[in-house]
Amino acid sequence: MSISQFDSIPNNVDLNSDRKLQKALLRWQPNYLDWWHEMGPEGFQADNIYLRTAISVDAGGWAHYDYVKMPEYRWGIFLTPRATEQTIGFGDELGKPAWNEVPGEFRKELRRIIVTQGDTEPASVEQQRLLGQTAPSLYDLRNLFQVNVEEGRHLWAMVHLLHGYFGRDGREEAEDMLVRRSGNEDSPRILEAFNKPIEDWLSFFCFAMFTDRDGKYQLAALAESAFDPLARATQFMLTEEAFHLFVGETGVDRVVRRTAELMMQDPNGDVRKLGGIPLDIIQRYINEWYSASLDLFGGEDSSNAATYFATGLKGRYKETTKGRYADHVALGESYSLDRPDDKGGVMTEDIPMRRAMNAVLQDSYRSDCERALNRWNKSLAKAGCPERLSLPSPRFNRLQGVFMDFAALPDGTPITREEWESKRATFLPSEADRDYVKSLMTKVYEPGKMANWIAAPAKGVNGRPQDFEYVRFA
Ligand code: BYC
Ligand code: FE
Ligand code: FE
Repeated sequence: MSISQFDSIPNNVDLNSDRKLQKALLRWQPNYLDWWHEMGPEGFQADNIYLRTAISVDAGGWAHYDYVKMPEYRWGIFLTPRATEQTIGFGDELGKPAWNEVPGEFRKELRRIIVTQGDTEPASVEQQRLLGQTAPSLYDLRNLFQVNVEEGRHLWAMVHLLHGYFGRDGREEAEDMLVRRSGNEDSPRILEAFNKPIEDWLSFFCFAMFTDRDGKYQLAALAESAFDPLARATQFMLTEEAFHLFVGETGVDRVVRRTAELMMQDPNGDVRKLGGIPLDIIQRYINEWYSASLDLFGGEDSSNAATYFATGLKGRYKETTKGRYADHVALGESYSLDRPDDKGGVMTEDIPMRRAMNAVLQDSYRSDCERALNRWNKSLAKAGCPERLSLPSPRFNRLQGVFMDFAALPDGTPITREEWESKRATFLPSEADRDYVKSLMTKVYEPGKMANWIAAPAKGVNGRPQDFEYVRFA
């Protein structure tokens, strides 16, 4: 790759004049492309997709839409610009200048955060690689690929930080990002939810709704970081993330609307006969992906979280937004945390606020999810359907945190493990549920047409009509 080829990497990090960074990226890029060909969307690599590419950091004109073959996508590197020198917004170093280099004493922690963040991005592409073959419409097919190429760019964003600020061990970590594989027994992705298979589109929409939304909250917490390059990189990632969340939230909503419509059509409300996804299956998918996504916040009572906050590595959601938090030091405050008691029940305990930072972030996330649930329930009401969907309790089905291995119903009521296991199929997807959902997944590639189990979107992409040819097959 010559320097002029670096011009094909849109960036605002002055790539053209940074020889060392060029060299590191030059060695990494072919491996990235090998990974993309092996683990990116299967099939479709030669097709022309109507995609958005980030080409600048202007709030108004950062994105460019055109047909592009995915392997030729211009994965760029962008940091949100700063108008003034940044100061640290929270923790023990509050008010001091933000760092433009990695402080030696926090190097290990910072690298770990960046690696954990970076690892999720290619993981999600791997999880979704077969979905194109069963897309319910060209519109959805294009949206899937949009999400996939942008997750690829998010990996680039983290690899840029590793190459640019961490030297040799950073380069090694960047290589390892392309070695781990979602679901692989010997070298899995780092966080659990990124090793779960996503084999149908209801799972995909739930993942984009709940798991990408964890991404939003983690990125927002990192956008407060005292390490300014990380703060600026994650801030820019959030602009793309908004679309992923849109795909998830409206995707589930379209399934719910179609289900409600079919329920009203059949005198017994039996949507299976009409080829729809029953509401109780949708509820079980919500239960599964919401609980798996809560695990991504880490423990609610966490010394890691306290350290990250104290040292300025990771803040709260909108930490520096005026009026949201009275105190950015968070010493001497406490948080009332629900946790299991020793008799199989639940008690409340006050813990130091800094130890509760993962719980605080989880709370912000939960209210955002509640808002989306309300929206889906409005769709049900509007269709005349009396049933409602709900968000399970944070005590339900947890593999991380204080309720790890605790047995509770989706409403939070503690039960015995035996009872939980015997009722499992009523609150989590069974094999039969998955098989039924999969049986509905057949590709619909005719412009403007939708699979029977999902409603059409409200509008097309970037002002294009619904029946636009979002994918041109080679
Ligand atoms: N799975 O103190 P604890 C996204 C480990 S998604 C496995 O409770 P901490 C995206 C933990 O490492 C956003 N292990 O938690 C979405 C620790 O290990 P050690 C991704 C876990 O450290 C869709 C121990 O348990 N970004 O962008 O405060 C598509 C105790 O940890 C898990 C980030 O996660 C788990 N779920 O918080 C594409 C941000 N949870 O120290 C992309 C960066 C905990 O005992 N990561 N452990 O060996 C972090 O800030 C933190 O690592 C976590 C964990 C929030 C994940
Ligand atoms: Fe991402
Ligand atoms: Fe995302």
